[in-house]
Amino acid sequence: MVTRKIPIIAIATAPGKAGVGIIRISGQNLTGLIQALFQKNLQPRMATLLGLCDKHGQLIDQVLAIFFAAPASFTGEDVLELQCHGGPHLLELVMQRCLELGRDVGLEIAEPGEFSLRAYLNNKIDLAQAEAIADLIDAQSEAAVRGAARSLQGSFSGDVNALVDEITQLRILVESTLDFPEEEIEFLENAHARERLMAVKTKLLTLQNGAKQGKILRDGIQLVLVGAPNVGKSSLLNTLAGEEVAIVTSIAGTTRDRIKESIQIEGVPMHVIDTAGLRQTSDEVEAKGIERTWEAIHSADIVLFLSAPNVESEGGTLRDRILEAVSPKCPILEVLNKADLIGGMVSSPGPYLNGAIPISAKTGQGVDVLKQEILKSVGWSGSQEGAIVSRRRHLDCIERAAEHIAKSEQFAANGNNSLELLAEELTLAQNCLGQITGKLLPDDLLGKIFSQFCIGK
Ligand SMILES: Nc1nc2c(ncn2[C@@H]2O[C@H](COP(=O)(O)OP(=O)(O)O)[C@@H](O)[C@H]2O)c(=O)[nH]1
Ligand SMILES: [Mg+2]
Repeated sequence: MVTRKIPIIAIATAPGKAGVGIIRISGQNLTGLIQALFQKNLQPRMATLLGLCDKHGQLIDQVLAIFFAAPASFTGEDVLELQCHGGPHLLELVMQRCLELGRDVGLEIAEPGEFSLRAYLNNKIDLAQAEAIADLIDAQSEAAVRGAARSLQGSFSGDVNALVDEITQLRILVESTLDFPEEEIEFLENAHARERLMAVKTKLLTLQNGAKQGKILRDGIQLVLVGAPNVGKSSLLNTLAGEEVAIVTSIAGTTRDRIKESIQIEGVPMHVIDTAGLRQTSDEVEAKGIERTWEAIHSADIVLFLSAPNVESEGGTLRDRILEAVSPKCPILEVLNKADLIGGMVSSPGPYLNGAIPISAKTGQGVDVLKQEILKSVGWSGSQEGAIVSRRRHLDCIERAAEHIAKSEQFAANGNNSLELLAEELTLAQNCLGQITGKLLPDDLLGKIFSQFCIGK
């Protein structure tokens, strides 16, 4: 991403009609533009009601203008916020007028995420916080909102920075030991280097667990319902969603396309995908649907494999094919639906059960147990207190750091011949963690991250 120096402008509010619509401008010096717009200077951080006119002097709108002088603004530059009435055409006219008057200073429409990028580049926020802004806006549940707000306040970054500091101190200790070869082992022992390395490892694990929970909160879980036709997949989707999302009939092959519904289980966003029942078919549409079922299985975070006492299925062979199709970390829960047909909630594991979770999509029995099993299988620890949101990128950085810490441990155990390698591994671990908050981040990655933001952010 090119980091531009020119002033930028964007509509900050969502498209469509609303009471108020906000236009935001950020640039290194906006006094000239403000003069041109309103023929006066604005006192910083004071809301002023002003008429904004077009080039013929005709009033476009009465706007509430607020000026934030650099560096005390979101981006760290001069920022002008215009609160207009919230009509799409009106906002377009205001934008046009600003662009006309700002032509001399090179005012241009902002790229996606460019305001946040500037805030990051001017050290107003770190990278994890910038990402938290996007996640706060995209949050899919109340818990995700709270988690993103915590990350934005710097809770996650604070933990990462503290760990980076500890690793740095340890590395400095090891490096300074290298200068005094005779005393090195004793020196390290006295400084409890091994214990400190263990403590780093434990904290890294805690960070990793927190980030795993955070990723679940941010992205939700892709839960795919599969099984033979008529086992009750669509019925279970409806029960989970609490409404009739999918058509249910006793005719095998009713569901021919994927149906997706987003629900929450204890605040965790779940994207439940109901699929066409897996069977041999000569029906072209159904065959296409079955192809899509397999695609859904490939990208699932968890698969519920349903069977029912009154439905013949390929059983074992189908299970093997599903096992083969899922990604290595994807859990598969076996569910025996229609348990009501075989005397309620089967207490003794009869011929049908085989470790499957008995439920009835029709009566709702067993569904709460199933929900708990789902949460457990995807690694949700159930605690939302102090939860943050995080991304695949953060988890990757933590995992790579953990690998370097594991190698550090080996080198530390090897004694004085490996101290240089130990210092090197500690540096690498430190760099991996530093990438979370944006220190030492490759430029192309930066562009990739901010381009996923929406315009005006
Ligand atoms: N007795 C009983 N019937 C069920 C249950 N769940 C689904 N059914 C019935 O089984 C048939 C097939 O259900 P459906 O949800 O369309 O199955 P799908 O083909 O797997 O999506 C329908 O007649 C449902 O009413 C259940 O828990 N108990
Ligand atoms: Mg169905």
